[in-house]
Amino acid sequence: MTDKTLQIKQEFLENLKGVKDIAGLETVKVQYLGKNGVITALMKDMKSLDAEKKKQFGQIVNELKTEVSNAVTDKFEELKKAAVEAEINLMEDFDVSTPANLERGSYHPITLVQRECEKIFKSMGFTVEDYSEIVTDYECFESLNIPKHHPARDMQDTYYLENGQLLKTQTSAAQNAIYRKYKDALINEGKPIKAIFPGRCFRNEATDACHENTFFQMEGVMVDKNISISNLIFFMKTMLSEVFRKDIKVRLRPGFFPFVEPGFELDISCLICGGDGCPSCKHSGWLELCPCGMIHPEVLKAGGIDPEEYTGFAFGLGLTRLAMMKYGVKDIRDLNSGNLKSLSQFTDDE
Ligand code: FA5
Repeated sequence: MTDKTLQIKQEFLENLKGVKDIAGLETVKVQYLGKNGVITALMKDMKSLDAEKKKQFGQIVNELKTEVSNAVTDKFEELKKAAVEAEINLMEDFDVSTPANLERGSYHPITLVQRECEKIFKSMGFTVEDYSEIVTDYECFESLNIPKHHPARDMQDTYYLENGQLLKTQTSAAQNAIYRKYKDALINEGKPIKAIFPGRCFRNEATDACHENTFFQMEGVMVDKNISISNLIFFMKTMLSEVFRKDIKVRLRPGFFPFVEPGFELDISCLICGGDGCPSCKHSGWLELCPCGMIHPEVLKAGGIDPEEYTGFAFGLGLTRLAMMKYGVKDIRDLNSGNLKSLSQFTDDE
């Protein structure tokens, strides 16, 4: 080595000793081996030497370059190992075998009854459909035989968006889309339409122990040739006996909904007060749970189905009220309260 290269090597080794981390090492590397580094500059200096000297000096510079880059590589490995060890030392207080102390979440009572109903209806050949919470006026009202200015709209005021769409007031808003989705299979392949569609509904109304402004319903429809009220009653009875698994008092009375004819109100005897009357049932002893009826011919027509050939039934089960009755929740507003202590008691082991 020449005096100059020896000096460079010593300086480099001194600098390397002072390196504490990978970033510092990178700086030293660039300082010696970079495009404008000390060793690269030596190479450039060779240009002025004659051929013999150039050869000798070239060898020396190459040796120096190899030594420097080997030293950089070794230092890099050393620093990396030290960094990993430091991390392991930090983790020494952390016992990975300690059981996690996380509280398990629980299903909301409405989710539980919804899943139960889905299971029951699926076992009877119904499909489960998902539908938007924001719908058009046509979907929520017009296609259901409720034209503009029809008084039935008064009972279902809702929240309107600036673009004219609205938050759906009833799961019936999905009926038209469901008929259109399955009508071809019904007409061409003779497959009956059997669908349920649970969903959140919104109404601009005062709340009390059995009314919320945001609640869940589950719609169900069946359309085929020769569907009658007896089919409707069979499915309603099966659903209620499966959900409650005990005898409950039910009453069926005439009810008006423009999208069914005839229409019924299906009430159950209040399970909070045993039918004596309490705030949960507006002191009547009965709770409106699942209005239903035979689908109006105009509604089938709007869905592309010929009412002369096909008939069907529809129902609109109040899922939130069902959860109230099933789990003995006296005030419907508790279900939207977000009170985890009370809501978590109903979960199952699913
Ligand atoms: C309807 O919404 C009809 N779409 C139901 C229907 C479907 C009838 C198909 C015929 C054929 P109604 O407004 O009554 O109907 O609501 C149906 C059920 O939803 C009620 O019986 C009740 O259980 C529940 N419900 C209605 N409003 C509220 C509310 N504000 N809070 C909680 N549950 C409600």
